[in-house]
Amino acid sequence: MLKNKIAATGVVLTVLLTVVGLNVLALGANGFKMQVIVELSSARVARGDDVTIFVVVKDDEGAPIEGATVTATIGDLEVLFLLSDHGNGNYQGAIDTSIVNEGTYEIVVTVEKEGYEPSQILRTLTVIPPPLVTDVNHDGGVDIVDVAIATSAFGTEPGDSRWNKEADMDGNDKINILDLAKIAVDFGRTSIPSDPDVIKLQAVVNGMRDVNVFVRVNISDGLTREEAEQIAEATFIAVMGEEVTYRLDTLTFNDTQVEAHYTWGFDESDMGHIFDMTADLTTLLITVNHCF
Ligand SMILES: [Ca+2]
Ligand SMILES: [Ca+2]
Repeated sequence: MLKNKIAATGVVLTVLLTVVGLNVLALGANGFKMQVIVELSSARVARGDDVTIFVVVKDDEGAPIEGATVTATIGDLEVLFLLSDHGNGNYQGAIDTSIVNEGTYEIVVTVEKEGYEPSQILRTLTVIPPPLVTDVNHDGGVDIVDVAIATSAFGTEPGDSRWNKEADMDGNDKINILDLAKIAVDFGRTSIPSDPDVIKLQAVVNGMRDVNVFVRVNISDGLTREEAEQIAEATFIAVMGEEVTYRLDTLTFNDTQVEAHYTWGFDESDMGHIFDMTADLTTLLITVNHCF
């Protein structure tokens, strides 16, 4: 399946390179300028999940540019992903992250259109380990607690009072030494937390894309400053990734809302970018506006 996908994209690559070559020859550097905005569906995804790339292409006067060729690459992989034209200057495509290992990658988005200067935009994507089935209590780590839970259900089958489906790693309706062995293999590993103390908020970024924000805070008993900061920082990292430099300028909060303002940059000499967020803890929605 995966091989087919890569092979198919390889064909696209050959075709596109031809088109690109023609464009560059015809234009030189004298084409019109394009404004390109690139957003990823998330700056952090679990390996195996798709990351969707949203691109908006406009001319100097803000009018949408349709019919552009928009492609993306991930890391050093020699696979070119072609984004589809959704009209009105919007382009979209997805990368299946199972084709890379866990790690941090540069996504390079290239936009080409006859009569315009080609444009290239970089985004950072972090691919994290997928959730582990051996994390029996779903707290994000495989540790002695998971062993203890599985041990307490040892020797049971469905219907027994101590039966615990979560501890049946191989789904054979028995909890035996093989299940414990699987936990032992993953002992010490961490994954995405999914325990009840972790709240999931949805951030709407620049009105364009949704990003899931996971943060371990208890919001049912009001907020401390530390918890408000955790929500703000988790939002920042989920949206921007961990590769940028950032500074929290202001933070205001009450029991139902967190407002934060960050300054960020690609390095210390580039700290001129703005990131504003407002989290509504009653709806679990976050509004994020940031400039590039
Ligand atoms: Ca665990
Ligand atoms: Ca089993």
